[in-house]
Amino acid sequence: MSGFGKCKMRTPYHITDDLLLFSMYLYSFGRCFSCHRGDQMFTLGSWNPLWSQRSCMLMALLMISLREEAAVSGNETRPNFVLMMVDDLGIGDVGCYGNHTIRTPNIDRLAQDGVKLTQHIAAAPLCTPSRAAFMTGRYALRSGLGSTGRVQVVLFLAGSGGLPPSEITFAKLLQRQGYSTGIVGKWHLGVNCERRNDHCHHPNQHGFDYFYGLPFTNFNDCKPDEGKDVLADLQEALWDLSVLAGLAMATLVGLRARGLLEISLKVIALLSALSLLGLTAWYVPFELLATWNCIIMRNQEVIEQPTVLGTLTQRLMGEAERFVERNQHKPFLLFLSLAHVHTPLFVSKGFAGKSKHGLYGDNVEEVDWMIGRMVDVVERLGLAENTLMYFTSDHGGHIEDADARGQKGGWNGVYRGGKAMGGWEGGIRVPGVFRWTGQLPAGRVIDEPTSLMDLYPTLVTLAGGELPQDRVLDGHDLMPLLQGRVERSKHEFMFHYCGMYLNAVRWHPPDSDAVFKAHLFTPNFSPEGAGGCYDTKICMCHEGFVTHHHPPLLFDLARDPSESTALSADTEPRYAEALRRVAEAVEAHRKTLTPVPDQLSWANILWKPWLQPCCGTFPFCSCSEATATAGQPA
Ligand SMILES: [Ca+2]
Repeated sequence: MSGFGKCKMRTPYHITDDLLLFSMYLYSFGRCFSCHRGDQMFTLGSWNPLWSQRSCMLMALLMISLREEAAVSGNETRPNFVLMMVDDLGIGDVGCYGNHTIRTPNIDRLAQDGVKLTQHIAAAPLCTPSRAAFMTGRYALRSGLGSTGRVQVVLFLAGSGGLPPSEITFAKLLQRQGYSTGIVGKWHLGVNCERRNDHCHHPNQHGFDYFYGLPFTNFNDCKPDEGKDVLADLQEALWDLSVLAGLAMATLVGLRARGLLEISLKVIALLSALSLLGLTAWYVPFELLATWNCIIMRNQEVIEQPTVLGTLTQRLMGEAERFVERNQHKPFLLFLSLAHVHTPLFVSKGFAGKSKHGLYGDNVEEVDWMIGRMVDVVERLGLAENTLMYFTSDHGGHIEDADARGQKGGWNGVYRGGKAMGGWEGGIRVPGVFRWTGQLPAGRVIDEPTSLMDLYPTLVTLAGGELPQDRVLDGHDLMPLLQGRVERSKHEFMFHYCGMYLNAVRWHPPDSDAVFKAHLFTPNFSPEGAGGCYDTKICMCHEGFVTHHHPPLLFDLARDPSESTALSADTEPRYAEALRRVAEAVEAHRKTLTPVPDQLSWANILWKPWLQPCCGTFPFCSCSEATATAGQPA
């Protein structure tokens, strides 16, 4: 450990130390040069050439040793990072955010020992764009992950879209600073671009030395009898097309055989081909989705296909724990990106049936256990005082996710809306807890607007790295706020996107506690007034599925967190000013946007067999981790 855990303050590497060592180097080499030249000093009668060679070597070794020690010492003062992100967790599901029935003692303790953010905002209400923004510190549309149509996330592992190689993640910058970087769990930002193994979007290409987990996500097709998640209506349409073409072909063949109708064989062949094509397109990409998308990779090797959910929790936690143990003596970044609580819900035996909120509550309580286990590992290894721990969710709970067995999605507390509902607060306000023993005040609560994108500059700065100067960053360093050195967030404005469309704008006036939010449009709920898009399961962002507002709908979240009553000039003295300031901010923000390739176009989204990650021989991809050992860390 060599005092790793005793470090109270991160001390930047001192330039004076460098200068001192450099001077000693010069002195040492000067002496060596002199002694090998020898004659002048030898003639003084005080210099033994044998002794001088030995002393030169000793001096050089001493210098190297001192330099290495200083370098190690410099590294040791940098904090480790353990980032824990839950998938689809509602802010109302956690005890320290107001839930009184689901038991989350470990997350609550993390908040008691650290800083709790009450207005922590995801950059998007869906997995892929939220995670892209988190990894890059930039709104997702800056990297081409803002959707123009109905597909708002990476849908197939064998699609060609994903986080572009040109993006610089915080992991990449920490890697450059000498950190060991690992991600355990969900990625959902693409894998390949042009060839099966180019891995252009893979975590290993985005700054992570080590990856174990789900390059895609957990979703319904991964669990038998849980239904379908990916373009189910398109699959149905393909089935209908195939059946219709088949029936038409059979009818024409019958009529022709009886001599009742003169039918060209070309027409029959065309209908046969159409039916077969529809059947193939219905079956291969969609009916085999568990094989194509539910896979586990270790680095760039597929080690399980399809995923065995029953043992996944233990395996993820084992990997996370071993990563910390392996890297305990050097600075590390671990991004633990849980597969929970995205549906299909799966839970270990110890948690099944234990909560008061059914299977969903059981899942959240298991998440809490996983968080507790990570805290225990950090504390057991004596790393608490040198490790910044962070807990969050990628976006809000999925309130439309329910079936006859009950609610399967999360609860977003008092906040309106949820996952995939554009700028409504329930989809973007998430838990945000930081703990760094000795560095962050215990029990501090911050109500200022903060963003998941803030992690980027916060981590890079703490690691002693430099932020990219060739691109726009949308996050701000959180440390001054977390440590109480400042009271106000730097986010005077925040932009809430639905796909690539600017949906709402948040304005926190510098001279007020108000948090105005102006909705430029809102999603059309279906059925109308249902409070969600139950017909499509997620809300769309494009024309035909939204209602534009002129003037925008304005709320003050400080007084009306549920966004229940829109303000007017009669009810809000700053109404006109708020709309004017928002309009000005939008104009300025739009000037920072530049066109980039659309990663979520149909061409990039659809299944391309030649890009399919596969163990075994395509298309017979199949393996389980029990039989895969290559590349397994000790
Ligand atoms: Ca998610």
